[in-house]
Amino acid sequence: MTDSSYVPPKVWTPNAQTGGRFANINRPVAGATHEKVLPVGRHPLQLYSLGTPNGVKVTVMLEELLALGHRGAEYDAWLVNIGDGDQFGSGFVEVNPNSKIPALMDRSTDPPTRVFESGAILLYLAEKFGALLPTEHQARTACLSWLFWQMGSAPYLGGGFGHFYAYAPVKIEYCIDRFAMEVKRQLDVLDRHLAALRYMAGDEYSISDIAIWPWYGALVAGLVYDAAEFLQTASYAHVNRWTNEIAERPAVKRGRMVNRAFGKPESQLRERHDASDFETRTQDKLEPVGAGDGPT
Ligand SMILES: N[C@@H](CCC(=O)N[C@@H](CS)C(=O)NCC(=O)O)C(=O)O
Repeated sequence: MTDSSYVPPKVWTPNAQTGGRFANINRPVAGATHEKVLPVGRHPLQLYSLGTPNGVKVTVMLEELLALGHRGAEYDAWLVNIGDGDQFGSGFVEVNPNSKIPALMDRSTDPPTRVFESGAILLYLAEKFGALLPTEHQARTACLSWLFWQMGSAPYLGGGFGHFYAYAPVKIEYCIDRFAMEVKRQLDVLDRHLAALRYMAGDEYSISDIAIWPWYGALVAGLVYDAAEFLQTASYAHVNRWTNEIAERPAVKRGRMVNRAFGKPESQLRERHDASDFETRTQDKLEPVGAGDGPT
């Protein structure tokens, strides 16, 4: 147990000295810090994002839709560098008042439609194109249950475990224990579920897989927080089977490269404006992801 001499004061005030990765972008208020107009490309969908697990959900979804032949899913993906505070620019805040990637503008509607929160973006796109969301009642309900499971669970993995295990300037045993316990429980939830099913919602690959894979697939594959050994993720056989199968999908391979601003240069497609942009990019094997900061 970690000994702490900290006694919370009556009224909390921000501590400029917290240190740690991302401390520079954390602040206790919302809203824009500076004027910055967002760029707009030629496609109906404008994505403002970064290749973190939350960002990858949307780029994989768009690449899957394009692979299915939905030309209306053509998109421009613009890089939002959260380390530099791009998420606090006025244009970005107009698309997402919560100042977090990913954020989408659908300019095929009049007026354009803004969508934020990765789960809402996946659902919006699935409904818009009638794809990757089962239509049969039981499977659709299961898909949505698991989609919302991911949105509620991943903050314990990212903002909880990942933050205290990988990013916090001090290693606090109490926090790491608390969140390692929860993340292993979540992995066991997934493992038991995937023991009986090929995909999260049954036989059909869907937006619930697209939401869960970039976080929990990345975790078991050792691509995020470098925690696979610590959490003994190899023991979740069914999650590993599901992870490896999805990793082979061409749209997943492409989606993982979009808005990627870290790792090997050949694995980064910082901006995506055309399918041909991928021609000069490759990931021989899946590269680690940076999870960024925020609740997840
Ligand atoms: N619940 C949100 C979480 C988004 C989120 O936490 N995004 C992080 C990067 S993965 C971010 O933009 N952080 C910037 C910040 O916190 O200032 C979603 O799923 O879209």
